[in-house]
Amino acid sequence: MVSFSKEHIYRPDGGLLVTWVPVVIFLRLLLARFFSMGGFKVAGALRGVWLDVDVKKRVETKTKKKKEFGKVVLLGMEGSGKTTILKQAKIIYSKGFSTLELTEFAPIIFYNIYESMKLLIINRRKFCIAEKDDDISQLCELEDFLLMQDVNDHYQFNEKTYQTIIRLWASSSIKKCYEMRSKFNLMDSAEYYLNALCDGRINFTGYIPSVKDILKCRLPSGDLSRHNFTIKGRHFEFVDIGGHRSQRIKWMHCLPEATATCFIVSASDYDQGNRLREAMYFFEETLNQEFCKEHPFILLINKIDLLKKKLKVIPFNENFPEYKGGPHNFEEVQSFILRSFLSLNVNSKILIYPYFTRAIDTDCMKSIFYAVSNIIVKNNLKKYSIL
Ligand SMILES: Nc1nc2c(ncn2[C@@H]2O[C@H](COP(=O)(O)OP(=O)(O)OP(=O)(O)O)[C@@H](O)[C@H]2O)c(=O)[nH]1
Ligand SMILES: [Mg+2]
Repeated sequence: MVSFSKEHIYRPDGGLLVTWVPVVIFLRLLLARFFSMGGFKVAGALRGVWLDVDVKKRVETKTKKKKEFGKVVLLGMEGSGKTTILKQAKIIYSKGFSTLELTEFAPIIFYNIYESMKLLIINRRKFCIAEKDDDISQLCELEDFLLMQDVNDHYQFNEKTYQTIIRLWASSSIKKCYEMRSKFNLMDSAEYYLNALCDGRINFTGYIPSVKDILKCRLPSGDLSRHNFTIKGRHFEFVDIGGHRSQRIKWMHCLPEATATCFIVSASDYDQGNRLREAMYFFEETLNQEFCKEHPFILLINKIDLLKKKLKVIPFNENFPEYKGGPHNFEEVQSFILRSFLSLNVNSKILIYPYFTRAIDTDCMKSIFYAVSNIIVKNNLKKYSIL
């Protein structure tokens, strides 16, 4: 009745101890008894727990995918506004800036003011600007004093430097030089800071920068930095990379990990030699990267406020002879810049989402973040076939 061929278990002395078959029969009987006594409930519960864990795991993975929606890489030429955009994200989606954090910007702002005035002095001399109502020898003395200062980005003004800058900014020759700023690369916020210095709001003692002050300050980004924000309940990581030539090599390394590329252009650079054309060149180069074809590409044409202001004085066609619209017409220039960038998309045919922005305006950036996060969410939902 029972075959003893393979299942035999032998005692050390060679005698048969037991075979598998009776063991299996015994276990079957035991289990039958167990289930007849309500064991099914226990077994069901156990199976349920097992399934629960499995389902939970699957749901969690899906939710995680849903939540970790964005890794946005911010690209653009130096000074286009990448870091300013991230400051806005901190204001809108995080706790903003504490008093301590605001205070930490003071030396950078002092440095910005010093560097701006230095550039004005150098160019006043270069263009031999000497207005009649200035005492030029006295002006030169003030300028020499300032140029001899040992200044770095941890700089703190002393009273003499502070007073010297105020006197220089009040002079007609320096003001005249400021009007010619498109001939040299003066930082955008120079006038704002120099006026605040003369008003006494920016002082050399106890100065705590306002949020507006820190949005206007300029510190070129070095290494790649990552910033995390939750927008509409979803997690986004923004990668900020310096736009300086020396940093641009890192751009392409960041693209494979991105779920969206955000290219920022400083529209008000149209009068700064070839800077706007250079931005177009790098925009085209970025578009042609294989990785960019796989995710949304957002184009932010930034500094629209400055563009409008500048156009009143400096005609657009000076540097762009191919532009045939009104030289001071803001709307026409805006659409020309937009068309110029979009026309570079001939080869790659990527879907580009363009926006005009003012990165220093929190309300404007709030709506841009909202739109950009929507684009990424929709794209990722499609990618994970949730939609
Ligand atoms: N008026 C105005 N100024 C802006 C705007 N966006 C940025 N800026 C100013 O432009 C300057 C440069 O901005 P950043 O954000 O440092 O530029 P970036 O792209 O991070 O520059 P890098 O780090 O050198 O690549 C700062 O002084 C900003 O305040 C804007 O929309 N309007
Ligand atoms: Mg930066």
